[in-house]
Amino acid sequence: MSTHEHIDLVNRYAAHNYHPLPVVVASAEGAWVTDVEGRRYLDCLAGYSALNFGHRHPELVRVAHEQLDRATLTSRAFHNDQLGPFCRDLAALAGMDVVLPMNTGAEAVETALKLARKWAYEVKKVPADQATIVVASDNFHGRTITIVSFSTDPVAREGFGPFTPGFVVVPYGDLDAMRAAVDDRTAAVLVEPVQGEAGVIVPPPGYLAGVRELCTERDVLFIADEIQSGLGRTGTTFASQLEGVVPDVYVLGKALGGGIVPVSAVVSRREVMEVIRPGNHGSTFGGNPLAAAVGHAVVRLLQTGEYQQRAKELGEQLHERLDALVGRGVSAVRTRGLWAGVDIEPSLMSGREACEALLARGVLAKETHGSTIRLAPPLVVTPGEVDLLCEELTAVVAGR
Ligand code: IF1
Repeated sequence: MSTHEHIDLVNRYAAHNYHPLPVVVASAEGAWVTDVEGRRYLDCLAGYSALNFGHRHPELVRVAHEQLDRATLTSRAFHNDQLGPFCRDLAALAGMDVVLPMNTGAEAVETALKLARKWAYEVKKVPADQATIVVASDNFHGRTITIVSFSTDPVAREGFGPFTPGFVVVPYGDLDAMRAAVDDRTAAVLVEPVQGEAGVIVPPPGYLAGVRELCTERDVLFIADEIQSGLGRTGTTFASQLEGVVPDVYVLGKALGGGIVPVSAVVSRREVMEVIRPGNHGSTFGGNPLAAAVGHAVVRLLQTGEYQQRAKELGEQLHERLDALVGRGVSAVRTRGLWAGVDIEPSLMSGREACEALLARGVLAKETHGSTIRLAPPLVVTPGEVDLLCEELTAVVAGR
């Protein structure tokens, strides 16, 4: 079938909860995808950072194939031989003690919210049903009703009420506002160390360290949502490390599944995680042997430090080339590792129009809001491919 025949099918039979670019991917490898017409594109979205290791990383595919021929699902009613080694090595990678495995990022965020509330009632002795959790404006933590209850994005939130109470929203990056919002009923603070969907928003220097200090001082759990920022994307294993900060709880997802299966996890210290006892929480697929085998292979890739180093070095190249566009059709660039938010002059074009122009030039990217595009190629790209991305973006903003 042609591109348009595929698009017609999707428009007819799939819910219209997305507005995809007019490209139909048929195959993918590394940083490149091929559409149904045989055209190739450099993938600079990488599944919103779920493809940090590229499409179909050979070692991850090998492990998945091997596990497919052994066992794929047992439920947690029984043990399987993949979960223990995965949790041991993921906990060690995070410098923590215990892992609660889930599937999607939103499930892991919900898990962390439940963990924080239960910890507040049982350990901090917050009165029943009065725990609050402080979150940041312009956050993106998933699409469940509780999570959109504290979203500040009307498009993500409107029409889904009534909303879950117990959340306090403060401006991202504003420590004074966060300090004022924390009180004796506060169970946790939940922030993205770098806000992805908001447009790769890097907090002011010292912000994360200030959040860490405030949480320690006020006996509040610091929950870092590293679902998009984590696992090598920013040039370190976790974005929190860029400021030398260790949260109380990591929320992980996306790249943890290697772009092959959904794998997410909440990782914390034993004295926090032990408030969750049998029957308190779970999921049919959480910790299944296929997910655990792939997740463990991802952890082994990260243990080498190779992908973090690549993101650091290639990110410096990306920043240098994008920075040269400021004042030439681009108003601002924000980067952290191999991750960039590029604000195009709104008078020139919208983010969507920029991504349509990039598509015509063989580059896949996705706008966030307005005229901002987010660039997040797989960490397996070459310096030449980073140059190609920047050359094509330069041509788009120059109107060539
Ligand atoms: C969509 C956005 C990105 C996330 C962070 C939790 C989750 C996400 C920091 C939930 C998921 C995805 C969801 C996807 C598009 C994408 C996205 F545009 F929605 F906001 F990346 F920025 N925390 N982000 O980024 O993880 O449940 O999706 O596995 O919903 O359109 P999930």
